[in-house]
Amino acid sequence: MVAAVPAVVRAGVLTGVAALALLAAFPPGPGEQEGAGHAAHQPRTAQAAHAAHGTRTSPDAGLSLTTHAQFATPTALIPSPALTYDTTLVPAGARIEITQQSDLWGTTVRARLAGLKPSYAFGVHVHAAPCGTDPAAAGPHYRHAPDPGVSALNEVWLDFTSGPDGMATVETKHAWGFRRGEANSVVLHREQGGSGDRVACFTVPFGGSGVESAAGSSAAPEAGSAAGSGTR
Ligand SMILES: [Cu+2]
Repeated sequence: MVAAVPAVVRAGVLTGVAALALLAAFPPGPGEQEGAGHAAHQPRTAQAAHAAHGTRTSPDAGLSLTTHAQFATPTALIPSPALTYDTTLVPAGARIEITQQSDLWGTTVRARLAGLKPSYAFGVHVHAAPCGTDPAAAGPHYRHAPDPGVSALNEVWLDFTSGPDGMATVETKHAWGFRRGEANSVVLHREQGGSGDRVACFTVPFGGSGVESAAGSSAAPEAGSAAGSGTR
């Protein structure tokens, strides 16, 4: 006779399936094929399915962080960590999700967006500081090595072209990780290639390793109360 599967195990399996279904419900846009040079499909792993809002573990064991928000204008009654400065390209209510996965082999940053202006080529980078009412608040690009020069190898670029449906998925991987507290936002630009007006910004306190430097300490605290740290 076949032994009955314990109810606890069944519940666990169902939870896993539900998580995968949720991820699948946010389909990638065609834009992912036109993103930064490093954009590439990666097989969905169990680790991705387990990524939860704000979850992090020790850098040595790997780190996984997923956060999402709806864009709002800086003057919106209900503040959002995702700000749009140009509602023709990034309408209020458009959505963004950022996933970071870091381990000893490097860091993958993935962006999923919906509700954007369709078929538009956005420039996107990880910036140093949290977003603010002033688009300049996000500061410069996060750089791995401090040498001058803008480069997709030394910075995290997520350029993409939105699909006809206004959606996009893009991902980039580097063999290095963020320094703790020094990467705090994702900025969307009017043009690709490392320049252009800032049209939207999402405050993301990326996880990193090492001791937070004096230069980075003015940014959001690790625990993530970015919205309250003088960005309004
Ligand atoms: Cu930028």
